[in-house]
Amino acid sequence: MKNPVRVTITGAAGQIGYQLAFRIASGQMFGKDQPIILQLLEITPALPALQGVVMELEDCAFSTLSDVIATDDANVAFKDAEYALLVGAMPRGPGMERNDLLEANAKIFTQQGKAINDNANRQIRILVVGNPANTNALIASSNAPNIDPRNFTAMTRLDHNRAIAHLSKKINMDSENIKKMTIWGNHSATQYPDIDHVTVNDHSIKNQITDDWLKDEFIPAVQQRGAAIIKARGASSAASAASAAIDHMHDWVLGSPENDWVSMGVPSDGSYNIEPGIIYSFPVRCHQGEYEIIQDLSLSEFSRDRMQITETELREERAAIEELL
Ligand code: NAX
Repeated sequence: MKNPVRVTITGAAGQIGYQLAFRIASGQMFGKDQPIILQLLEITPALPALQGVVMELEDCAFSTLSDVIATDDANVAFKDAEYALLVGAMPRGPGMERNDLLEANAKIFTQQGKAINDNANRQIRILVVGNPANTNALIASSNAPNIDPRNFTAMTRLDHNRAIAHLSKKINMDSENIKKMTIWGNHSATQYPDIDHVTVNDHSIKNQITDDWLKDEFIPAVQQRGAAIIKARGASSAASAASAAIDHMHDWVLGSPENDWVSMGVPSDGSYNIEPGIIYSFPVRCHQGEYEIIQDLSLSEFSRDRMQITETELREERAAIEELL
């Protein structure tokens, strides 16, 4: 057995947190040989519910779970944390405009960025799930000057997985054979799911699909999948979101699959002419806790247009909270 690692989950009594905590504690994120200390953060009114989660975690008797800390103090939750999944966020309420949502969450992620800076392990790797995820990650990062900005990432893996699943159904192929899917941009309805580089058994799939299907069905279906789940379930995606969060952290730390890549929201370094200073989803390859953006992909005019639309939205989100950066 290795030494335990400290993993913080915020919003741990919420829908996604309730799925995540058990999967991480049972070794599904970092393997059965990696003991975990869970550090769970909630707002004060949710502490009784969080206590229930702790009791259930104990009742699982997971051999990989070394300890659980439950708290409403961010300084305690991030103390020496090596990994953090920032899930807790303010949901969009009735009558709230996009900018109201951005501002409400900006406060949460400013405070958590500072707590990470003051308390966490210097090498901490962070995944932001709470929406608006890309801009929340930017805010947290800019409030944590002592942590490498590259260690703040946002989740577009759910969109990536949804795109693979949708294509897999269309061409009647197991999802594991579908490689090199890309989500560009924001985790929002402007995201661009790009299949131009997708291969199945090392062959392009372009001759198996039509332009009409791509533009009228595939892209809108992936972009709107979150809304479709809410309509069907009466609640937003939770188990699939937790599953994607596990995939994101697993691949980042233990490596992405051979001959493939994954999508992660990461700070733009100017690749593909995307403006530095925003967190944008790119295709990345991961190895031993590091990631690199896949370079030199050829882009059609259609792709460039779509990538720009989602970039513009992220620049607008940043402008709305600029004074907090
Ligand atoms: P829930 O409302 O079920 O849970 C959120 C939890 O966060 C609550 O228990 C709440 O008490 C807690 N919380 C709120 N403010 C907090 C703070 N300052 N510190 C600590 N905890 C706090 O939402 P859930 O369905 O779990 O979704 C969580 C977030 O994930 C939402 O922002 C949601 O929009 C976002 N999502 C992001 C996805 C992505 O792909 N990036 C997909 C799924 C999901 O929609």
